[in-house]
Amino acid sequence: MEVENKIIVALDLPDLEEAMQVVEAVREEINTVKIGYPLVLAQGLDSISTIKDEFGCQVIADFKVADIPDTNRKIADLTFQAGADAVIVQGFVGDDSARACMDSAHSNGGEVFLLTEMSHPGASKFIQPVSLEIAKMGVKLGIENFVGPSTRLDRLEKIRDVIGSDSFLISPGVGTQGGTPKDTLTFADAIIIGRSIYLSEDPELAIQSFIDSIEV
Ligand code: OMP
Repeated sequence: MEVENKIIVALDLPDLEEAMQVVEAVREEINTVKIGYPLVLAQGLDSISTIKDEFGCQVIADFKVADIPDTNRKIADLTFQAGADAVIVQGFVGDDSARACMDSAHSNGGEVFLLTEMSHPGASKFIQPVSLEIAKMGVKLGIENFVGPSTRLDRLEKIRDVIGSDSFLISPGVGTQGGTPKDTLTFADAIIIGRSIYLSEDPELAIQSFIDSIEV
């Protein structure tokens, strides 16, 4: 997946109009947005195609899919059929569940991102001790795209070591959660930014200052 300016904008807004205003403001700088539960639960799965049709950008559906294989397959099928280019899948549920999403991606011409370790403080308790195993599992399955935390660069570095330089690694937690763009991009291929852009008075200015800080 080619991500322009190495930035993916997370649209965790329950209002489609507001989400679209944010995309409009940043569209010249980015080609990829991430849509998750706040928008689709409030506005429906059609929000994915509405945004794609209006702006022609790539959409990563952040559904952190984490169920038994049969249910995962159904969720992933519906997500790709709604127009998503990729879906984020939890790794802790195991290889059979992840493989079900990969099979769906294959059939629908989409991609899977495997979530290894999460970025919030609570992630250190249960998911961190197994996150490198999750990353290893993803490599073994042939997954090419991964998600890892910008809030713990030592962990992101380890995840990068496990998945290798050819894998594509995206990293949330930049801005509001404390991660910094340039440091994160030492290990990640692209960063995910939500609130620091969509809650800004001027999302265009906000994204420009992130781009400037990467280029310095
Ligand atoms: P902000 O903290 O507002 O920049 O948003 C971060 C976005 O990345 C949100 O959409 C989160 O749901 C998502 N995210 C994390 O923050 N941490 C993770 O470990 C994983 C994700 C994700 O899978 O995107």
